[in-house]
Amino acid sequence: MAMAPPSDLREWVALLEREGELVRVDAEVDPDLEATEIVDRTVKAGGPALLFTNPKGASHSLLVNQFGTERRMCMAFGVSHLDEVAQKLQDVIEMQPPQGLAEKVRGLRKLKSIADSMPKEVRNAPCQEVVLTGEEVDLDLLPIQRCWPGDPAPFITLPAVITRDPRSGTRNVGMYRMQVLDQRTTAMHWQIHKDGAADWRGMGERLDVAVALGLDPVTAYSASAPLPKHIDEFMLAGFLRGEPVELVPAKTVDLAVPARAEIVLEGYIARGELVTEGPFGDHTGYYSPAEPFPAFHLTAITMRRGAIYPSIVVGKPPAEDAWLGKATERIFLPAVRMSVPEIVDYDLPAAGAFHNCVIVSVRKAYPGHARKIMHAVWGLGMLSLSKSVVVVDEWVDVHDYEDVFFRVCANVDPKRDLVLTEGPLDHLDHAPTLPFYGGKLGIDATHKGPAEGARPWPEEIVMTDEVKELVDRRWSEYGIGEGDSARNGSRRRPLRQLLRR
Ligand SMILES: Cc1cc2nc3c(=O)[nH]c(=O)nc-3n(C[C@H](O)[C@H](O)[C@H](O)COP(=O)(O)O)c2cc1C
Ligand SMILES: [Mn+2]
Repeated sequence: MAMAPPSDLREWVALLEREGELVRVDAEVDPDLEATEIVDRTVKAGGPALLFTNPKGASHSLLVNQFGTERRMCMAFGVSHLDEVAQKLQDVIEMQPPQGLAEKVRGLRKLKSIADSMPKEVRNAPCQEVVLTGEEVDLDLLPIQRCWPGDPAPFITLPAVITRDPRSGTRNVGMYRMQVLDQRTTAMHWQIHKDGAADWRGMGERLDVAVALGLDPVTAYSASAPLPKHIDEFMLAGFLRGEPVELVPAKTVDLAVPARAEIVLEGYIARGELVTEGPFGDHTGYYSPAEPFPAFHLTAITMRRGAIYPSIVVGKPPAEDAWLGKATERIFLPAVRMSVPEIVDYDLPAAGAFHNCVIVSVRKAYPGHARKIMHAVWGLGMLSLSKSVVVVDEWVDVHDYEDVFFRVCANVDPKRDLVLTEGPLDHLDHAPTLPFYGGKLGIDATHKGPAEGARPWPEEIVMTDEVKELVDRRWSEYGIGEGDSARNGSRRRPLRQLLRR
């Protein structure tokens, strides 16, 4: 399935439709709750993307569940497995001085792929075919979903919010939900640890903001990627797509916006102005409580003709966003391993809402190594917000939760192998006594050596390869049936199966 990723939302919709991955729903559907229930059932069944062509009360189509399966996520990136995307990053991260001509040529190609990732200013701006300013600005035109019964208003859920750091001038793009307050105002849910919030904290009297809705899937994903503050998410998008993101100047604010977006909201935040945001049925499976957040005042809505409005429904995991999280987990593995090379693999279970639990496998080399890994995770980018870290040996498949649970139960002396500490926690974590800060748990489920206070560690039971091959060969002779002989193959389960639990 190695093809170029789609270059805008329409190409993406066309691709999904050609591949039987999208259903048009022409019946009138209410974006108020009804759409959520339809989408929730479809996502849980591993069903198609849904294009609601007749959302009640709105004049635009509503696209939901574009990311909801592993296959669609792979189609979005033009790969057959998400690890291929990681490989591309790894190739660049691990670039060594080239030896010989062939390697030099390959090296140059890699460097070119980096150079080509920079966003490119263009003149043609489909996203500005329609320009609404002043009194014409009206969010009621869009089929914005009110997702859950306790939500006080509709929320924009799949935006790419663009700001510039008031001090350094670097661009940031992030996915932050926006509660609709009236036709021309929303809240901006910049959680405390996020780059968008840092730009807000550094603002003067006014902070320009542009919000792109309806992007090609890789650029939309990139808005959710946890990059270091000084790295432009549009550059990551360009790198992953192999094509730069095309930008045009916005109409009423001093920012550049994706030229091929379906919809762009332009506006500003005024210093010191807070509104009550929430509650919101969140990806933790609970309502996050109402809190003060900045107000976003729209100065313009620009659109393509017949613009499609994109949305995502989060809720009790696993929901559609589990796939955005899995993409991040896979894509960022090389970066994690660049800082901590002895990490073999990691898994952030969807059920842990991605910040509650990290399972890490490690090539253990010295006493206390697992503890080093825990502290490294607690010091690494957004992984620092992880509430619990489970460390297993290199031969354990971190994606096989049953095997991980087995190791935790079998290999842990709670008195010796648990680390209890404290530190920053995810903004949305409701369990700690204080907001943003609280307890952390590390579980060392590796084999321990004498230097770690353990008795001689027993040997794990494993059948010999010889006997396994013999039984593979003779299986049909036993007359037991087909299925079970396959068990000897790879233990690794598809992500899809993991997410279903
Ligand atoms: C569907 C979805 C909704 C999200 N909503 C929010 C949100 O409302 N507020 C927030 O701070 N982060 C939210 N996130 C997470 C951020 O997009 C993510 O942390 C991203 O890295 C933020 O970008 P930044 O690091 O440039 O700030 C959401 C992620 C997804 C996938
Ligand atoms: Mn960022």
